[in-house]
Amino acid sequence: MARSYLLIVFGIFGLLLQVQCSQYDNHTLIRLYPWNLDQLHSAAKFEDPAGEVEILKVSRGVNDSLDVLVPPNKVQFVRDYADSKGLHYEVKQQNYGRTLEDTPDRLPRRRVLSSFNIFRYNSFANMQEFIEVAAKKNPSLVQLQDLGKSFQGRRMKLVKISSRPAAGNPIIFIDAGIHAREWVAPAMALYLVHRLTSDPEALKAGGPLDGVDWYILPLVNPDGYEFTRSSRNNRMWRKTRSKHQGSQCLGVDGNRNYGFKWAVSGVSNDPCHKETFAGPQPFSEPETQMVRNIMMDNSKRIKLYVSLHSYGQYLVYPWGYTGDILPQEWKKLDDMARAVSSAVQQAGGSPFKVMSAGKWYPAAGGSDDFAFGAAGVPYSYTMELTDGFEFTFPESRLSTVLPQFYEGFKMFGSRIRNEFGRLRKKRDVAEV
Ligand code: 0X9
Ligand code: ZN
Repeated sequence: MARSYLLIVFGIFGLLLQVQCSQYDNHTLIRLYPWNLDQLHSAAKFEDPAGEVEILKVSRGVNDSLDVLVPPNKVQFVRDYADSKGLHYEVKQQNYGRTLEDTPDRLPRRRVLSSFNIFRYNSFANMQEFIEVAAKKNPSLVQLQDLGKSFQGRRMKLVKISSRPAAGNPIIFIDAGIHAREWVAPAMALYLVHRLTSDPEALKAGGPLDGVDWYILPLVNPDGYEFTRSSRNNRMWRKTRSKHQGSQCLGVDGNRNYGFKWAVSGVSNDPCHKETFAGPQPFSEPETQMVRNIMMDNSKRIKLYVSLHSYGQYLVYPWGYTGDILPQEWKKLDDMARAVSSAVQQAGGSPFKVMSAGKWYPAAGGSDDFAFGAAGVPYSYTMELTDGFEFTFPESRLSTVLPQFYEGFKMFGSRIRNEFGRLRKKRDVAEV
């Protein structure tokens, strides 16, 4: 009797332990530092044929780290690789799983504004409620466009913010969160909605809403995002949650799914690949179709597209599918990115590493290349927010960094107004 009682107690205890463990418990975060070009090439070629080592971030150049997440049986493999190539490395976390926090339940309450905090990692439902309230409170400034449903049936809405919706202003289109685990990206997109709709400065002459319209899709991949919130075990999920014929494995890397130079580089054809499965065909995902439709429906007016991601504090422009060539207009792209980086730095933030995406690492089927190459958007970027915390940027620091990044977006706004707003006005004047 006593024995079976003990068994039950230990059984429950064991179960509890299991529930609290994440699949990344006992995983090690290793940072490899290439110190010269040879080592940089070796770092770029690093691959675990068994696919057990996850590459979190590729290094951009010498002294920028390649970050990998390593299961216990592969630590020696990574050490050996580093030693054989002369790569310096740093073991950051011996138990990465423990760094993954559980997300407190923040399901929408009756009145979102009483419990809502813009400097938190909010649930998709709370984000939706926030934008609904913003639209109701500012009907002449904010319009919501229904885009349809995500794979799992979440209703998605585009936030259109304009002080003169009939004026045909140039549009800045921002999206965020195509990669599920990159939580700081949708938090930034929502912060943009917050500032543009509640900061009186935004409406002033020379402010971000003067002559420029902002279209913001705060969370492109809500299914993946909610999955990463459901348990510590799922926190590092990146892809969508779609199911495709012929495979038991779920999801597609949305940023390999766009139909421009689709799958020519930096993708996996294996649906079970954790990271970069490009999908069975371009635009197989309802979520990437929505972004494509926004771009194509507004292609004449969108002058700037920014896709928010994390991490590493990079601001990169086309081409992403190759590092061998740059677009003719690369200097203008580079110049605007550097101005934005300086504005963030002046606000106390870290500067961005600015370059073409393909020079960082070639990967095809990204939204930035599609915007630039297929939709004809003259300025197109992927912005990787924050550095030093991988995908788990602490919530407590959002109130510091989001306002710093906002200064960068103000710079984007004034650059777009200066280049396209004025031209339009001059032409209007000439036409009168
Ligand atoms: O690999 C990506 O999709 C982006 N980096 S992330 O760590 N957030 O996954 C970079 C995309 C850059 N653009 C293209 N390669 N087109
Ligand atoms: Zn990303």
